[in-house]
Amino acid sequence: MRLDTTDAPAKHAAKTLVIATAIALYAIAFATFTNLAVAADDTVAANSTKAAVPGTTTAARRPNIVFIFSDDHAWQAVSAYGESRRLLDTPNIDRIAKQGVRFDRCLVPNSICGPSRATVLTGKYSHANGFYNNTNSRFDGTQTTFPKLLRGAGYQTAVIGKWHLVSEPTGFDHWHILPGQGVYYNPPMIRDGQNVKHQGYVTDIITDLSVEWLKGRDKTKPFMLMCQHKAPHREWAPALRHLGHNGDRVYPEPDTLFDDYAGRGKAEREQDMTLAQTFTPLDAKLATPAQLNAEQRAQWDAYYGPRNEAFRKQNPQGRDLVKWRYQRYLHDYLGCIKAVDESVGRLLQFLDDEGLADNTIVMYSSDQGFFLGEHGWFDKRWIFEESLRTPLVVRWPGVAKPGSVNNDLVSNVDFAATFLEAAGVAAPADLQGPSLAPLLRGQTPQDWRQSFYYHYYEFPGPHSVRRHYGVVDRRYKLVRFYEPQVDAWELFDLEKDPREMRSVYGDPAYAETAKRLHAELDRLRRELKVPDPDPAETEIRLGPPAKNNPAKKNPAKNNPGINNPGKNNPGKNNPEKNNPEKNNPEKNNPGKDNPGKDNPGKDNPGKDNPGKKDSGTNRAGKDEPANTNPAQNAGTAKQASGAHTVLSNVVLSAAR
Ligand SMILES: [Ca+2]
Repeated sequence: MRLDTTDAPAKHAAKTLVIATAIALYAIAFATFTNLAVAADDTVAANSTKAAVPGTTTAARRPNIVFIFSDDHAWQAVSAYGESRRLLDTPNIDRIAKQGVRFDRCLVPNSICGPSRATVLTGKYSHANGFYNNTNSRFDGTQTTFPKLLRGAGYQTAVIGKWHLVSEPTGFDHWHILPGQGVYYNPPMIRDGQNVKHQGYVTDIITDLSVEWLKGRDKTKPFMLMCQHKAPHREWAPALRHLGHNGDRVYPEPDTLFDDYAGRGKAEREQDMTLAQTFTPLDAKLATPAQLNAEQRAQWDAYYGPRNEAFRKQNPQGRDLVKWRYQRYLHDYLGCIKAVDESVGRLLQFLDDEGLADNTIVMYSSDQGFFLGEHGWFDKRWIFEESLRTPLVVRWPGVAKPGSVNNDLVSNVDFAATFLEAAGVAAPADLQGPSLAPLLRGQTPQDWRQSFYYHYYEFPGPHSVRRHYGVVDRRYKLVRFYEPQVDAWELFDLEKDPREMRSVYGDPAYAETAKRLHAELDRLRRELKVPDPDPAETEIRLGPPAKNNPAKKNPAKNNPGINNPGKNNPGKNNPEKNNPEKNNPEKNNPGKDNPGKDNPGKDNPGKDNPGKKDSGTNRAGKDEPANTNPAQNAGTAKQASGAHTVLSNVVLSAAR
């Protein structure tokens, strides 16, 4: 492995005295380093011939930072986590874990895209950074963020890929982002405020742009790159080279695929995120994304065409339909992750080739976890383990002990403080997450958190997951679902009920536990200064009731028993919804997935406000476009934007 020559000790050794001092310091540093770096053939650290004192940062040797962040990547789909289904191999992400630390309980404070990103940037909870939900929050770019602080301390900073915070990025020397949610194929992007259009697959493009920026950087300065993938977000469209990546493997089903939600409350019963009822033809690839060009479409059709034909001929119903959807979902979702893992591999290779690996922190994480059929669900949002936990692996040569596993309660609210400490920059006093640096060194502080606060706000909203907050510790989870029409407490004992199938709230055997957790929850809410009740800006402003009233869209209300696929045959309950021919979004929602190209006016709220300046991302691409038609989307966007600047003509102009 080559070394970064800009900080080689010899460069500073001009005088004998300096040389002698340098040798002495070097000896101390190396002795400490070899203590910490467990010998491992494939570790970066073990190959190093020089190292700073581990965990300290000097101006001469500030580590570079490569933060690779994906969207909706479930920890169950990272092979390093060893989930029982063994869904796929992610050798490159696993390499980071092998050469660094794997965190097994990294929790997010609010399990949804925008809020998670705002938390990473600020080191604060949603109520402290102001970004509560994907429907009508807008990131206040004037607030302090870790990229701004790093930039101020001499780092070069860039964010490339998904941003999804509505306002333009601030604190970066360079930004090149997807508008809104972005699209998988031939995506429009925004480069430092200019609309550009790319050809190809989004994950590859984000990787190319990241490598290009790294190549062109000022080599006299340290850098911090945020490489942020769109994948594997819904609708999970893989790179065309990965269609059929699994050789038509039949994946094991989770035990809870046909969960009937008994033992829990209204919140779990009345959501709208099941494979049985919520999964659309576009999700199932029974419809084709509009952005594909003719050549791409031919490849798409060659894979999906015969399989879709077989599906239509077979016409499965009820449980069989859910089973079919589960298999199709996993092929597509995991196919997206194949490209993300390849991206990680390319970035690691670049660091190796450039001799940067020894002095670069590489962190891989996702904005939250995701359900892969557990409880019959896809999507996220819940305090439950699949969505609350996110993957986190960190390589920091000379500091993080290779191959180690950490089980402490950590969070993406801790990332900002971690990066600041690594760079030797003082963290602002109001950060709500501590630095992970001591944990990376293998030294968890005595006073490390023993419980974690969670709060989800986006209701009414996509997937109809009720607002809820709660406290999580190593064994238990106390949660309150609230507003509107719900006010219910639930308590889960993860040791006895790891799949979270039965609330024991109200069970006398758990009375003491519930009392203790209530007190802990109160303490956390006080300490974190959580507003009570929810502030006005959390209010979700929706369109006319006839179109956008979530109660009307709530399948549970319109179709009793709909969320109980175990007992009620979903196919029979709602034949129209489950009939892909009748529900073809291509037919019903022309241009739905390509607001810029095929439907410029309809899905472009900017058109309604031509005088307003575009501010970077597109609300039309809000988190879950799939389950509403564009007319509703546009209406919702207009309504939801309210006092905010209405967005945006970016996609439209980018497509021109
Ligand atoms: Ca996400």
